[in-house]
Amino acid sequence: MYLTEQKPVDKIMRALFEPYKERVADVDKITKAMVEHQLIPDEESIVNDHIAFRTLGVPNLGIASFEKIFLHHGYKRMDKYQFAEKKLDAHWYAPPEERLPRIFISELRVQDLSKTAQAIIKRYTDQIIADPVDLINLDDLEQVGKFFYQPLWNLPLLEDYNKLLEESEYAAWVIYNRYYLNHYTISVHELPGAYSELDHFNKFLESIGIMLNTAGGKIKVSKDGLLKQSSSVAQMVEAEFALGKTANIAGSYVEFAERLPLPNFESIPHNKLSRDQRREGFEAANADKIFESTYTEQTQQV
Ligand code: OOG
Ligand code: NI
Repeated sequence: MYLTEQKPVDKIMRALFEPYKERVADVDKITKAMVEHQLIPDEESIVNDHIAFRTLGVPNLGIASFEKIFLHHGYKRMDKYQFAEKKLDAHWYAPPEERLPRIFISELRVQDLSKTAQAIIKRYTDQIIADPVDLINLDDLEQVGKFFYQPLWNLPLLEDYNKLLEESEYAAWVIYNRYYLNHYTISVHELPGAYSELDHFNKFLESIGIMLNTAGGKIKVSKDGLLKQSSSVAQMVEAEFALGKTANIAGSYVEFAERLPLPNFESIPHNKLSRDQRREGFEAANADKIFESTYTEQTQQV
């Protein structure tokens, strides 16, 4: 998985992936167990279905800013999804080559939050008077790689984080975690034998101690029955806030997706199917529950 490929997008993926693996212990834990149980020969053989990011819908930020990075490197904007209850909008992006992951970018509708929550968010984002993506050279891959982890606003106060958490767990997550990779997604249908079915793979994950998000059931299934998704609950990270305060808060997680063949291609052997012969895109109802992988109700599951 982008360990040996040398194209610009691969470099961006690697820059995203290294800090992610360090923060999310489940990533290596899952890879090691998959190698040990001979599901895959090595990490490189994992197919990454998609990666996801979260943004704040305020001037100079949000999807309109963040997507420029990936549009520049050949990604195409696809369908839009809306999440009324969570006050989120999202798009998915198709990669320039099949071997690359899709991208899912969501954005908080900040103007729909309470005045209090808006005021907290604006205290941080009002410092941003130009689109930060316009200030980097998108062909300079080192700059792009660093951008994801570069603070764009002040380190938040723990009180602000906690106040946001009461109203929007998503808002609290972004105010601290910013553009950290939110998750990567293992393509379960690419795995051998019974492991290629999400139900079986979930049992394997649980047997190695991975805690799954139970919101809407452990497996989220699209209306057409062809996209099945599950996810781990977010790893807690020891976070440092302003004024030297620290707290354990939700970081990132791992997702698992099974894309079944489209009706016309059911008879093709599974290892011969191309990406466009399987269910594409995302499903709002699945996504709605996957967002909750970072929510307190899931991370505090016992
Ligand atoms: C993204 C949740 C949605 C999917 O695959 O539908 C999602 C997030 O938690 O930011 O990943
Ligand atoms: Ni996802």
